[in-house]
Amino acid sequence: MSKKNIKHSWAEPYKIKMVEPIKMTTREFREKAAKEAGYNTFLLKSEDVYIDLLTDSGTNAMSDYQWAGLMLGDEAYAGSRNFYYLWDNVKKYYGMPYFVPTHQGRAAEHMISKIMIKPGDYIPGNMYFTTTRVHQELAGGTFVDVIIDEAHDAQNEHPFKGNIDPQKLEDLIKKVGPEKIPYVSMAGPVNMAGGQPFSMENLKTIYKLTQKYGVKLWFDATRATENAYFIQQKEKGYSNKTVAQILKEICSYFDGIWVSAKKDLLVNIGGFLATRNKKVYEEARNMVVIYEGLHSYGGLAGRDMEAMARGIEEMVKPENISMRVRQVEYCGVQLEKYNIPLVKPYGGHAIFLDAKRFLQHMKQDLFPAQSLAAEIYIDSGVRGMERGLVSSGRDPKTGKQRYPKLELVRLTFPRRVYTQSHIDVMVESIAEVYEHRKKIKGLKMVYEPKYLRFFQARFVKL
Ligand code: PLI
Repeated sequence: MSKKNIKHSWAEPYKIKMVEPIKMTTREFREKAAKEAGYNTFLLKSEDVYIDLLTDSGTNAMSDYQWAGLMLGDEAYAGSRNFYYLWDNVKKYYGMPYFVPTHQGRAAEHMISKIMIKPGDYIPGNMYFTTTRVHQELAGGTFVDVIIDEAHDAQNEHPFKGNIDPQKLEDLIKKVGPEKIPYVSMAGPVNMAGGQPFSMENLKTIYKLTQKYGVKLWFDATRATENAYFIQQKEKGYSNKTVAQILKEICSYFDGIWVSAKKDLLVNIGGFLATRNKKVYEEARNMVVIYEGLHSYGGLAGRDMEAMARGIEEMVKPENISMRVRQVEYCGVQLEKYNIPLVKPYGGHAIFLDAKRFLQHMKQDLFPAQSLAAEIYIDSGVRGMERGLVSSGRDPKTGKQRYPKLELVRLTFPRRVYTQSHIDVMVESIAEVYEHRKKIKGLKMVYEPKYLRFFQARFVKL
C-alpha cells in the first residue's frame, strides 16, 4: 500500500470522560424479557438492553460544552437569556427569522398541522413519517406520498432516494387544485425510506413548482444536517461548501421548518418551529401558550434551550457530522460482509435491515420486521425498531392495514454513544440470526392501540 492510501481510518473526534455501565444478560433472561414486552422492542426496559439502537432521538451524548451550558440555565418563566441565544442560533444557522420553541418535534408538527390544514386538504410529502402524518390526519388532511419510486425499492442505489417526483406532485396539484394543498411537506433525509437524502437540484425543482402554483413548501429539518452532509459528499458543485453553508441554502427554499432537536442538535429533549412567514409565526406563538408553555420556553427548561443552542454550533462541525455518518457506513460495510440484506445506499442515521429479503419465507401479515427485531434482541440484547407493517398502521377512513413496500428493521445510532467495538458485536449477532433465520416463524398481534400502534402493540409468537 502506498503511503497515500494509509490514512483511511477514522476515529471518534472526542474522548470519553464519563461512562455509563451496561448490564450483561443471558439468552434465557432476554427470552423472558421479550415475551413480557409482547415482542415489541418499545416495551422493553432500557436496563435490559445491551446495545440500544432503538432510536437516535434524544439518546445523544452531550459534550462538556453543552453540559457546562446547563449550569447557565436562566429558569425565568418569561424571556430567559437561553431562549434569546437559541433564537439567535436558529437565525444564524437555519436562516429563519421567527422561532417558537416546543418540548419536542411532534409538538411543532401538531401546531403547524393545526395552523395550516383544513378538513379535506391534501398534504403531499416525500414518504410519510409516523408522527408527521398522524398530525396531518388529525387536522383533517390526507397525506399523499410523492416520493420517487426508487425510494420504495430497498435495493435501488439512487444517491438521492429522498427526492420528490415533480410529476407526481404536479399531477396531484392539477387533480385536487392548489387551494386544497396547504403546503408540501418535505423531509430530509427521509427516515422511513432508510435515511435517504434529497438533492439540492431536486429541492430547487420542487421550489419552482410550488412557486408556479402558489403552494407553500415546509421542511421537516429534524436531520437536515445529515442531508446537507450527503449533498456535500454526493452532489456536483457542493464539495467545496461547508455543511453549515449547505444547510442554510437548503432552508432558504422553505417557508418554514419544524425540528425535533432530539436528533441533529445533540440533546436529549427539545424541538421548535421556525419560519419566515410572519402570519404563521403569530399563530404559532399564540398557540404554543395553550399546548406547551410560554412562547419563550415552549415546555423546555432554560438549561435545555442552552444545550440546544450549543448543540446547533456543534452539529455542523465537519468532524462531528462526518463521524456520525461514517459510523453508520462502517456498520453497513461490516453487515454486507455477511451478505445481510440492507437498504442501500446506507442512511444518515441508521442501517435498515431488509426484513422482506432477510425472512423470505415469511408473509408480511406475520410481521417479519417486528419478528426480526425481537429475535435480534433475544440473540444479543441489541435493540432495533420495526419500520414496516406495524409502523404503517391503518387507513383512518377504511380501517384497513396499509401494506408498505418496505418492511425494515432500523438500527439507529445515537450520536457519540457507541464505539466501533459495539458495532462489531452487533454485526456478529445479526449474522448469527441470519444463519438461523428459517427458524423464525412470525408473530400475531394481540393488542393494537388506535394511534401510532407500533409504540404499544403487543404480539405473541406463532
Ligand atoms: O420525537 P419527536 O416528537 O421529537 O419528533 C418527531 C419526528 C419528526 N420528524 C422526524 C423525521 C422524526 O424522525 C421524528 C421523530 N423520530 C423518532 C422518534 C425516531 O425514532 O426516528
